[in-house]
Amino acid sequence: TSRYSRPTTAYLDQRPGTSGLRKKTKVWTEDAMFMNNLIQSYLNVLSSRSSPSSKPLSILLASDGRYHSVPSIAQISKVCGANSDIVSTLHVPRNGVQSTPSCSSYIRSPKNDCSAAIILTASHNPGGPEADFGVKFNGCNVVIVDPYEEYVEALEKFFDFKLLKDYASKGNRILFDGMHGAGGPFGKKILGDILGFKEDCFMRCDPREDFGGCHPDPNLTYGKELVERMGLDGKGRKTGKGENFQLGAANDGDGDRNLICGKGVFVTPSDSLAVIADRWEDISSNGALKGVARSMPSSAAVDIVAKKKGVRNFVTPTGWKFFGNLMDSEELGGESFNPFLCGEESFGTGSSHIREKDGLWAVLAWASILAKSPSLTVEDVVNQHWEKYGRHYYARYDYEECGSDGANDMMEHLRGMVGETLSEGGGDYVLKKVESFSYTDPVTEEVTANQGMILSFLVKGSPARAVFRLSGTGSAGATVRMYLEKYDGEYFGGNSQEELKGLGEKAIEIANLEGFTGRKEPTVIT
Ligand code: VG1
Ligand code: CO
Repeated sequence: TSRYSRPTTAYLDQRPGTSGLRKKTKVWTEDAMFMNNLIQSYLNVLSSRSSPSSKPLSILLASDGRYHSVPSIAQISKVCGANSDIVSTLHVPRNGVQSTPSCSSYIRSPKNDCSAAIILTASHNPGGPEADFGVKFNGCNVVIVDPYEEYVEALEKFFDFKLLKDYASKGNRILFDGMHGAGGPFGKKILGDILGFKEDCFMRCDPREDFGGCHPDPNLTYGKELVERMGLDGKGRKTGKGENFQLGAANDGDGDRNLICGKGVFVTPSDSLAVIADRWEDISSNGALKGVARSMPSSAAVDIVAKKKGVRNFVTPTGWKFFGNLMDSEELGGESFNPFLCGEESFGTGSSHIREKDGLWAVLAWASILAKSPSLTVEDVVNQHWEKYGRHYYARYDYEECGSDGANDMMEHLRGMVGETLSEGGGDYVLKKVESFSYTDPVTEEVTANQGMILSFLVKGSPARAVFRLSGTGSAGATVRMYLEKYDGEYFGGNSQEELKGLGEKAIEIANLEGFTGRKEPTVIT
């Protein structure tokens, strides 16, 4: 071995999940070779893709600021240095912190000449010595770069900043929760410095190594303080209290997720996507919407909007990479999909301005809707939407850190019901069929099978479903996700979690969830 090489063997558990590789922090801190191997593997793949004549790569190296980010940036710099035949330049944001959407816009800007991004994040998973660390890979001496420039440009191109500035100057307020992650400084910069929303509109916008001890996942459970200040309880019900903000929003650890609420109203991510699609003309300075996509577990609310508007609509497996392929297809069946809107029930929304979901983008989309019709509240916007299209009640139950065997057995049990003639007749809940979701990418024609079990029901005559899948972002055991959805064309005044409780009980019984996992209660309902 030379000064620049180390003997090593493969790690068999370096399989990336839904979005990057996530492990307990100790896995990374106790064995430096774990990171070295991973980065070397990325570099090997990158160099195998380039031709012998192509110039060495420039790579963006950033983090969401979580514990172990700083030593990792130093360590990865060394690995890249030892690969100087492959890598010529590393771009590192000031202080090392940059949100995932900003990284995406940075490497897409031709002037930066960057061909990849290594982002140190486990996203919405908690950080700290006892929590999680991870790496997302987007597929360019150390240059210290301004993390804001390209991202601000991309958003400026998309939205009408003048309209938004005007809205802020009239005293309208957005409560923005950065959850002590990478989205915080970006929220302050764009909403505060550029658009002029006031200082008292920001909470938890300073990035911290342990996210201030909070779980940086913007949902009703972990976004408790924001939700309370917006006059909501943990189930998304109006409390009658709360402060006077027109819009409430939170981002996750790496700034790519968003929670949207108004005073006394929580907007489910699936509804948010549908409303944005419906009011696209209010939002985008980028021309008519060309295509929409949602992940399969997300509700069908956006599908009916797409149908009404005559816009192509795709349903993909969970994870942003599937959207990216659609956006990158210059032409699919004679159509090109730009601008393109996509979203996931897991608080992810975004468009073709970048190739990642984008927490701030969603906040600006909602702010634009309100700025266009200042007499409307978020509640009005949502109610008008349901009046027009009907409502998809929606809720998700997460069972975190279950035993892997039990969780896998439960999925097998459900798979065994595919194609069966179901005898669940009578009663309020009639199970019609069980399917396993499989996706054929229309661009690459690649088939991705086993992406979740779909249980279709009729609930008092209305279509409803429960979906079960196993998470691909956990760092220990298996996380079971159960997604519940019920369409109602007439009654819009209910609370999602309450409306879906009965369906949930029925689905849990059919899946024998308690028997297989031993879990009586979910960790999170959102
Ligand atoms: C979860 C979400 C998925 C999202 C992914 C990455 O994946 O369900 O919709 O794309 O996290 O989000 P899974 O496999 O755990 O269900 V992020 O903000 O953690 O990068
Ligand atoms: Co994230």
